[in-house]
Amino acid sequence: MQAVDTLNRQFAIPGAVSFQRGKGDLTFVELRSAGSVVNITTHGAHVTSWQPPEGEEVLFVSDESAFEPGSPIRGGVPVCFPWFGQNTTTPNAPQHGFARIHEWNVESVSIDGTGRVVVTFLLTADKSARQWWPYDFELRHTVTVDAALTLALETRNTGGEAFTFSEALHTYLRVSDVRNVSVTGLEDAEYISKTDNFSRKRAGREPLRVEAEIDRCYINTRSAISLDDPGFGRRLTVEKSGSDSTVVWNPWTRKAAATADFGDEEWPFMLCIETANAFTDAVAVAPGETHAMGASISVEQTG
Ligand code: TA6
Repeated sequence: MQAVDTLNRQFAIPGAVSFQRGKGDLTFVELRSAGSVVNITTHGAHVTSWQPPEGEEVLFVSDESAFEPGSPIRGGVPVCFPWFGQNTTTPNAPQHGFARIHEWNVESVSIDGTGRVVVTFLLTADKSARQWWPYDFELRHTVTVDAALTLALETRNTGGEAFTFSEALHTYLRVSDVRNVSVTGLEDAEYISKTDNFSRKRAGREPLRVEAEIDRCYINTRSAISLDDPGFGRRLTVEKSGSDSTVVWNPWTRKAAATADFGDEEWPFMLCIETANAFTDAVAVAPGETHAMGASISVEQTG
């Protein structure tokens, strides 16, 4: 783990980039650009907060979340790699892979003439990763802060054999009330419904509204997704690249109550819109190849 004072000596930029110890004594970097403030912990290279220049915080984090080595953070943008969901061949392996519960290294920090700030985190195969997954890789998570929040996840196969992985930027968007928002961009798309025994269905032509637990992986879809939230008077848009899956999740009452690190009354205030390659959209990379997936989140005040 890189020490905070070493990180500040190497990467701090006055007024734009600073490192500090935060919740659970984890290492955090605070990025400031274009009036936004973004916080990321090296634990999982996990974005935990984005306060835009105006309006409400964009990301949801549960008040019950753990902030400790080895545990996932409930909210923000968990990095799911090298598998999404349960590991079908090793049931006792960590859900959504090991990347989000690993300590990452800060590889680079930069700022350009417009004040755009970029930080790159790097994770490579170590002994604890190899207990679950035998391949050599470099996983880079690059976070760019300007008027938008842009996340790029780059997987490089540094070993001698091809591997297949699935992945997600598991974004928890903060909403005024999930019962009052609508989501566009997934009309007519095919999806796998986890709440219906992973059966395949097709979305209708109307915008998506959430009226019960929802846990869907929309496949073969590359479209941008917009979430209209009249309660917060804003539209959040997630544009993506290198991603063929979009996962939409809200636990609703029963699942929230059954989830230890999720407050029973918190479910109305979040909706996961996840940029992913999951299920039938898993990605194969040959030795020396790199695959990149990106999500760019923007906020438009509408009311
Ligand atoms: O992305 C949706 C999902 O796969 C749900 O099935 C639910 O398990 C959610 O992820 C949260 O997973 P976690 O391991 O963070 O509790």
